Parts: sequence; structure tokens; C-alpha cells
Amino acid sequence: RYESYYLEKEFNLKIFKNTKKKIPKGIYGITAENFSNGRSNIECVKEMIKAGIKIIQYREKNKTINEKSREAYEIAKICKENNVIFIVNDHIEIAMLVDADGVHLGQEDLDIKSARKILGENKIIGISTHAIEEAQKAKKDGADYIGVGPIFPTTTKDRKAVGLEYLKYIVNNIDIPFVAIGGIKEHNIDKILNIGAYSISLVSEIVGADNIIKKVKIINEKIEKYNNFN
Ligand code: 3NM
Repeated sequence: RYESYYLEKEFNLKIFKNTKKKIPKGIYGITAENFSNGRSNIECVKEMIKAGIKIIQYREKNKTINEKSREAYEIAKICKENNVIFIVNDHIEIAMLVDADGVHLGQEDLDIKSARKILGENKIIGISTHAIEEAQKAKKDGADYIGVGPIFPTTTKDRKAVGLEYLKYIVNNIDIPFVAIGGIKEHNIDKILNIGAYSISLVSEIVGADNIIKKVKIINEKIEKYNNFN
């Protein structure tokens, strides 16, 4: 039992009121408390927003469902106050509970069509893809965007890198907003930008930075040099 009924009452939420937003181009922020240099997820979110990031995904694998619900609620509030899009990783029930803008699914989670039935047309549904067939299926099933990765080796997610060829394929063949992800750092982001990008996630590189605001500024300066974001 998720106690969602009680949390819903406690939070006094109105669900399904938003109209759907598009995922913005540029940096896609994701929480990762284990890689955050001792900062909490909420501290990281506040810093990422101060740095100008316009979309935040709450990704948390190690807490109880109630801890995650409460944290997601806090982050949803912060995002709303700052006009930042808020996505919940894995948990469609938490996304609904806190009236997030959308949900991000993994290949092993609920399928997109079922998620769409539950969330309706006004919410964003994204899905991680690691192979061409997964990307094609995501598009066919009506995903609003896809994750493309892990491009480079990463310790943030337990998955083998797919390499730049997969990103090239997506850029040239699949017409859907996408987030390039996995092992992307300040020192290798040019390789992504050279191929083309809609949105990019640098998870540990940003949440683990000594200074999140400075790090985001440096990354944004690199992004601005390429016109494929315009
Ligand atoms: N999803 P970092 S890779 C959360 O390929 C996540 O679907 C991936 O973290 C995917 O930027 C990944 O620290 C981890 O490597 C990305």
C-alpha cells in the first residue's frame, strides 16, 4: 500500500490540471543523491534551478516509497514556483500524486500505452531507449520523448554503453525529442554536440560538481556554440 490516498489528502492536490508542456532543449537535470557530493536531492534541485535548468527529473532508487513521495512533493513545489518542468522517474503513482508534468519510464517499467491511458494526453511520457528497435517502438507507442544512452560508460546506471553510433542513428532517422545521456561530461560533450542534440543530461557531472552553477554555465556556453539547439 502506498498510502497515496492519505498523502493526497495531506498535500491537498488537484490532479490532471496541467496542459502538456514540451521538454525544453538544452540541459535536462536529473537527481542522483549518491553522486551529489553530500548534497541532498532537494539542495541539488535548488542549485540546478538557480543555474537556469528548465527541466528536472526526480530519480531516486534507494528510498522507501513514502520517502520518495514526500521528496517528490517538495521538488514538485519548487519546480512549480520556478516554472520548471518536473518529471518523476519510474513511479507513475508518485507522478500522479504530486501532479508532476510527466513520468520517465524504463524498458522494464509500465509500457507507454498503459501509462498514456492512466495519465492522459496532458502529461509528458518519456522512456529510456538503448537500441534502435526500442526507439522505434517508443515513437510508435506515442512517447513524448526518448532517452538515448548510455552513450559513454557510466557508473550512475548499471548498463553498458551503446556508443555514439546509436545517437547518430536517432538524430538521422527518428523524429522525436530525445535526451542524450550516460557518461557525458564537460570534457566529452562536444562529441555529442557535433552529432546533434535536442537535450542532454549530465547527471553526476552536474550534481557532483564543486559548484553546480559554475558547471552549468560552462556546459551552456559549450551548447550555445552549436546551433543544433536553436
Ligand atoms: N539513464 P551520468 S544512463 C539515468 O542510458 C541514466 O538510459 C541512462 O548518469 C540511460 O551522467 C543514466 O552520471 C546515468 O553518467 C547517467
